[in-house]
Amino acid sequence: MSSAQQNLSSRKMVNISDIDHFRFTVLVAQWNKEVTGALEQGCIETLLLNGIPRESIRVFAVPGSWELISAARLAVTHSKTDAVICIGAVIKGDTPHFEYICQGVTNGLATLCSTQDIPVIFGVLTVNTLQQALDRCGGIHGNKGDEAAITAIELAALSRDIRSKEPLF
Ligand code: DLZ
Repeated sequence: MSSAQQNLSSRKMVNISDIDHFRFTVLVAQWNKEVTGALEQGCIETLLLNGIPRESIRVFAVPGSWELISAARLAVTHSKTDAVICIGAVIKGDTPHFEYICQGVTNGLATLCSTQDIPVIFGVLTVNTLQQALDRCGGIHGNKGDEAAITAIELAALSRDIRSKEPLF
């Protein structure tokens, strides 16, 4: 799982047909805004670079990563989005709060993934230090926002392709 040797945003382009038909919802936690703002920027730039029209990208701010769960649920339930991209940064502090938030957000978003038909992308950094976060939002390890955008496009296309094909058996 280590990203020590890996640039998280090495892939910025995908080759997918009718890509401009997709619509994306981007949810951005406001805690550690220096980090989440950079992740958001990388994510939006990568969506645009791949041909997603700006008007097909809706961005919503949520207070903290914890709120990504309810916001993502609202987005998959009440909108026509093709994928939801959740952006957050949880940085370890002096109390066990870090573990509870990480566990809650991970479990909450994983539950959505396994119970809803719309892909929910985990663009949440869970790191020990601010420097580790900075390294992953445009620093030496690239920008995980780019990676989240690419993953969202790929999952939206996968969902479209699976739904559009006649069952083989
Ligand atoms: C409370 C809290 C703490 C301590 N740390 C973070 C963090 O590192 N990253 C983050 O996104 N949010 C943090 N929060 C806020 C919670 O996610 C949530 O917004 C509050 O507990 C209110 O529900």
